Amino acid sequence: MKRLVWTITVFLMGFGIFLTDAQAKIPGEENLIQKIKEVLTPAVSAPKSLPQDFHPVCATPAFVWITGHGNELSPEAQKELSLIMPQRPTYSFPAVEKTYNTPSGHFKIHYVTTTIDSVYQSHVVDSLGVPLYVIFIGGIADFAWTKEVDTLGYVAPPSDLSFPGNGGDGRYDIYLKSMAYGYLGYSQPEYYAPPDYIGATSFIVLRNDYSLYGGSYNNYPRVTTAHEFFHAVQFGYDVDEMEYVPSDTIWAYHPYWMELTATWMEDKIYDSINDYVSYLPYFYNYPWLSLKAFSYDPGDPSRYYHAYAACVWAFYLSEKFGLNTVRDIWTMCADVQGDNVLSATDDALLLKGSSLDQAFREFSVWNYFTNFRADTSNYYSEGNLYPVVKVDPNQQYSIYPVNVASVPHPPEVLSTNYVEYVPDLTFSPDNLAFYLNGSDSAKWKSTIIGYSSTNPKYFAEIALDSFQVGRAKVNNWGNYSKIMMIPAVVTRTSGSFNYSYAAFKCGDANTSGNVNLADIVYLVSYLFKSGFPPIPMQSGDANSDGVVNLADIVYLVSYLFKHGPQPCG
Ligand SMILES: [Ca+2]
Ligand SMILES: [Ca+2]
Ligand SMILES: [Ca+2]
Ligand SMILES: [Ca+2]
Repeated sequence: MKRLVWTITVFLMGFGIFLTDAQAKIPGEENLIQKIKEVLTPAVSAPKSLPQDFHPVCATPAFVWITGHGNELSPEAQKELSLIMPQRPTYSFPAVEKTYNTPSGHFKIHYVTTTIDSVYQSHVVDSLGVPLYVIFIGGIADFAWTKEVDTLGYVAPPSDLSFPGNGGDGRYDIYLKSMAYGYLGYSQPEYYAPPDYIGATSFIVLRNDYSLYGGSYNNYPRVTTAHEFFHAVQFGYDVDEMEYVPSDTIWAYHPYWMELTATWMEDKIYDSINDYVSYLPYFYNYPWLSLKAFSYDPGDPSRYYHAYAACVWAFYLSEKFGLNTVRDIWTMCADVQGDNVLSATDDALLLKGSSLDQAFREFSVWNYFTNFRADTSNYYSEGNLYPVVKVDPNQQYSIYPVNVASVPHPPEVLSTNYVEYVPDLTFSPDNLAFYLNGSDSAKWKSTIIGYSSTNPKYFAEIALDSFQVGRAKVNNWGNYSKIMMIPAVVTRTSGSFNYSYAAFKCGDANTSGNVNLADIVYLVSYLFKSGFPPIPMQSGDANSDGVVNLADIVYLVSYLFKHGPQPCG
């Protein structure tokens, strides 16, 4: 039983149908076809103008999408794709394909030395006439196998030996070809493979020449091979490990977990190159975008590059819970064909005494300690290289009290906001209280941090009730240069969610900055004489029970005149 991933073969088998039952393409399919055409269009130099947000990327998502789900496209689109996307790459006349078997015996490199696909410096050869560029790529591929399979313990990609069009033998095939400037390479799955037919065989296409990017261009083949070979490994676990997003009509399959772990893997193999860092602004500038954010559209850069930037999630998981955590999750991904990565992550973390919810909250804290705030022994080991997480200017406060009903960027599922408070001791010399009320449609986790570069820092989880309401109080808030409130949505499905929040002196119903008899008078006026309400209302809730009533007056009397507990505990 060999179940095919969608290939040109499937198309050929159904060719008669297409001739008799020509059907219009589904709207949007043209974009997908254009995407494949674009990737496969050779480039020998940089385009005359590049978008401001430009970084060459991996083209694997489009190929894994089509090979896995091409049969969901219209017959017309399938026909057109089959004509432009051969099952294996070919070289155009008069180039003659040559092959090179790498020393480890694991890889066969396919290349040519003429035409636009000719390898870089094809005249620079070893004593057997093999271009040094081909030997260089082979050495990188062998190194990637040694690290990913032999050292890190991932299962090797399934062999293509028993399948048609296997490149000559059971070795893993890498083709060197020219492709569009915006793409560094790709992995293309082929056949569901034994033992469970959830994993798939594949091959890799790398550029014939990376020098057109300038700079230290030898680093691109290194990180690209590490990245693409990890896709080949992933395909062996579960080639369908993609989120299905029906609202994204044509581009419904989002392999965000494949991309973020492949980008992370680059750094496990070549720790000192750090190419992944160049993507990170697409995570740190948009903290409200879902961990799952994904787009095939370079015109939407914040989502187009997000999955690469979201590699920080894999860095967090591996640095907090151990290097093998990502492998453990991939192993569990193979338990269920298709998207189960979030429950797999939860299961893997439960075995380590945490959970997805708890880990995501901690991840949101790690993401504050980057750049000049980095602490490379307690948080990201390379966090000094990372950008600073963006705080929306409308959520930076230095005037109190604060009372906000809705936010500029409601966080999506598995994302966060960062709300910043600069202490004002003239308003309150000792403490400030914080109130958070997340949309009941989502599950929230929230943290409050007292940040100082010199004094000890303060951390507390804001305990949220079943209405997603929570309160916190930071004593001696003048010890910190900033108080950060980090609401995180840990719901796993989809959507974005609003929240309201406040920062105030608890018990300070009249907003004077201290708690005294005048607040009791104010509350009496509000409750019994139709006077003005406390602003924010929470400031009158001295006993933190969620309502402002006579019990708060009794509480304040006890505090002020009978040595009772402080407002808000
Ligand atoms: Ca082969
Ligand atoms: Ca590194
Ligand atoms: Ca799965
Ligand atoms: Ca109360």
